[in-house]
Amino acid sequence: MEDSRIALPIGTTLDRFIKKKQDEFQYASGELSQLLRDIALAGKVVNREINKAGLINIVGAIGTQNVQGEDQQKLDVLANIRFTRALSKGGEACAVISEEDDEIVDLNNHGRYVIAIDPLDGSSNIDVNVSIGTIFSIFRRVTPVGSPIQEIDVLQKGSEQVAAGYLLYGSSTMLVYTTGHGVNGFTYEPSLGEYFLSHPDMSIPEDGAIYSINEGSFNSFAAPVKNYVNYCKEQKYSGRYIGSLVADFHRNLLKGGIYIYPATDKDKNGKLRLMYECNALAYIIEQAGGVASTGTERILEITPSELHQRVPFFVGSKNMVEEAISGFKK
Ligand code: P6P
Repeated sequence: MEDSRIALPIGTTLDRFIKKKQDEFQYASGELSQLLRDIALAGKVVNREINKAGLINIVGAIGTQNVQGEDQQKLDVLANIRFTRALSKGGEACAVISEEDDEIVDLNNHGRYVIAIDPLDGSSNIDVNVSIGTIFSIFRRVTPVGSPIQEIDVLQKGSEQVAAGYLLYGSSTMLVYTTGHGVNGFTYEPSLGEYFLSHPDMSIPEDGAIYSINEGSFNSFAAPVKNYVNYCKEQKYSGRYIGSLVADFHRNLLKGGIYIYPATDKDKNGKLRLMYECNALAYIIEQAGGVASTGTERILEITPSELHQRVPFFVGSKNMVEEAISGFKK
């Protein structure tokens, strides 16, 4: 009888998990394996660069701004290069849209998939050693393979995603993704260079007692948002706002809670981007039993009008989001 105290089971690696679940991916599982492998590999490289950030001169702004007018941090640009290069080498992606690129990045007309990505969300937190993340959506192109990429390949509704996920570079680095059959989380073991299944079948509690919103903008919130924030205080919920979407989202997914980035005086349509932030997290949260809305519309039903479109974002526990957006329906 093997002594399990000596030979602990190694656990399920990401690759083995994808192969085990291959019948759940509507297209050839090899294509999904390659895409997730490309993203996971780039995540390992970015993770290493983030962990060294304080030691080598890659921290801080580089003096340029992205299409959002936000100062680009050195690691933003590095992460964008890493993910775009990994996806290009993998051969499955025909195009990438990224927070860091003004236009669609054509990779390979023979690729079948379009990737929408925020390579390093929350990057302003890099300098202060707060958790940051990568968010990605995977769509199947709609135009014939081999033909030039068109905007209709990219501006697809969130409900058309074939997979979505995020990497969280925190106290440990995790990859969390869905292909429409539930949500699974993998923790990266740097000494082995592998991601191991650590959070199978993730689901968000229907209720929670955590609310994440930047209350500094309270005076510019619409009345329903103000009313909900006051409701959270009356319920004695905990305010938890890291200023890093992926970190707040992940904690709320595990414990129950709501994250809100509403319209404000400064950001009339909210700050977060539909294509490479909200869509992916909306797909994940619905697969985990939660809700994602603009306040008046299901996120996954929005037909995008432009690459870097912003939308108000209410995401998290079903009963909390429904309570928060109920004020918009009256
Ligand atoms: P504010 C980071 O820039 C980000 O996109 C999210 O990660 C985060 O939740 C939000 O913006 C923070 O924005 O306006 O509250 O500082």
